[in-house]
Amino acid sequence: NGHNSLLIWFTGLSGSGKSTIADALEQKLHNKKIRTIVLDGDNVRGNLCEGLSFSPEDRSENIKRVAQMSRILLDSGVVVLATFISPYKKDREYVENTIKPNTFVEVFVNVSVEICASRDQKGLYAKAKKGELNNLTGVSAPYEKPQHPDVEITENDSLEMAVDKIYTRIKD
Ligand code: GGZ
Repeated sequence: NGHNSLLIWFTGLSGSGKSTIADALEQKLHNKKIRTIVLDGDNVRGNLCEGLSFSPEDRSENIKRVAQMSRILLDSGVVVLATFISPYKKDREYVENTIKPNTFVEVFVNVSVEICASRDQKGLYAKAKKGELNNLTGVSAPYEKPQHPDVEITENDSLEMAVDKIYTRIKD
């Protein structure tokens, strides 16, 4: 059916936990027999968004393509979980304006760059520090914080708490 269509849009720095939270939320939705699909840099930057860099222009293009893909997927009645840094407010607004009204849920994973850098799962922050990586969001490229996210996850929230906050917001 087409009644579950929602785009849950996770925004936040690299290493903030967007994917981890999306995966846990997806598990919970699956337990409730809700169909989902996850879109992230790992599964679109190699194909749909192949060749795009981390320049401001290419990040915008990346998000625009994901928005159009999300629109198509939403028409089939799935819940789309999209995890992209999406550092620009205008790009996040583009996403919201591309899909049907009241189907966009913005989740701001508000974890400081200090904490993301201390985790540094992929070694990107260390690379940036050594001057081997430019345009790293939060370090040498901007991140425009959402002013009025539908859900805000903080660094004090457990994974369970984070999933709960989002689920509470979307369950109706
Ligand atoms: C930000 C970068 C960069 C630079 C590579 N800046 O933690 P990750 O590794 O898996 O997630 C990051 C991913 C970001 O891609 P997005 O498509 O989400 O970005 S955007 O929404 O801004 O278009 C990170 C990796 O790519 N990565 N270089 N310079 N993240």
